[in-house]
Amino acid sequence: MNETYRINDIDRNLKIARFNPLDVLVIGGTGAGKSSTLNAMFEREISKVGRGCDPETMEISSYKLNEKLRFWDTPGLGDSKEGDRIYSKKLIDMLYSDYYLDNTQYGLIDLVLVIIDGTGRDMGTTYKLLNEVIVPNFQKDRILVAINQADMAMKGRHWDEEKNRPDEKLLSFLKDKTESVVSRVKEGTGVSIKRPVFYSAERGYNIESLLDLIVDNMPRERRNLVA
Ligand SMILES: Nc1nc2c(ncn2[C@@H]2O[C@H](COP(=O)(O)OP(=O)(O)OP(=O)(O)O)[C@@H](O)[C@H]2O)c(=O)[nH]1
Ligand SMILES: [Mg+2]
Repeated sequence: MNETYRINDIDRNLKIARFNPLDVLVIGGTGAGKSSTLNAMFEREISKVGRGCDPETMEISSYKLNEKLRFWDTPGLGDSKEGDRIYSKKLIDMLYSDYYLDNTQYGLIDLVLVIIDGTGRDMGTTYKLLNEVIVPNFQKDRILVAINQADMAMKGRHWDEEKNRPDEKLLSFLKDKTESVVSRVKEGTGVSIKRPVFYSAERGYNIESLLDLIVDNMPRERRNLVA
């Protein structure tokens, strides 16, 4: 059950900063699988997944996995210039959402989770999101990256259907990919990220690693709004 997964660890980490809950903004290109990722984590359909050609998620919506973790699903960039402009603004507004505690102002979003579509090599939309939306408006050390669609990373080859996991060839490809993403994000944006995890939202593969990434990298302090 993902709802209770490592709940004691989460609780311990949360107590340090008294988050209630920890707010994670999930971003990425359109079709990367942000909504699918939330459905996989929640183990039920909470957010509509795109089935056609058009981008699916239009608004930012929040979903609580439990009392400790809240995820914000967002529209993806990369569909149209006009869409990118509108959605970038919505995301930036979200990064400046605030609340007050003991007369101190804090940012609502504690962590940004960037979902990368693992089926291709194109990092353009990810760079754009980081360079134009996130980095100028959010603390760099609160950015996590995860690679989705691990099942399709080699165009569907080397996925072991029976065991529902990558075979050795795909596994080593995915491991290389995590390293390549680290260095490419560094080159393209200047941000040093933690080593990403890979998973498949559609197949329910490695979802726990994705949760581990979040739990192991939870910020220990509330977030000050950057000026
Ligand atoms: N094979 C495979 N397909 C996936 C995976 N994750 C998502 N998809 C498919 O990718 C498409 C887009 O998924 P969504 O979850 O709607 O993507 P999104 O990032 O929320 O897209 P927008 O809301 O348009 O920004 C759907 O057809 C999903 O079924 C995955 O892990 N493997
Ligand atoms: Mg979506």
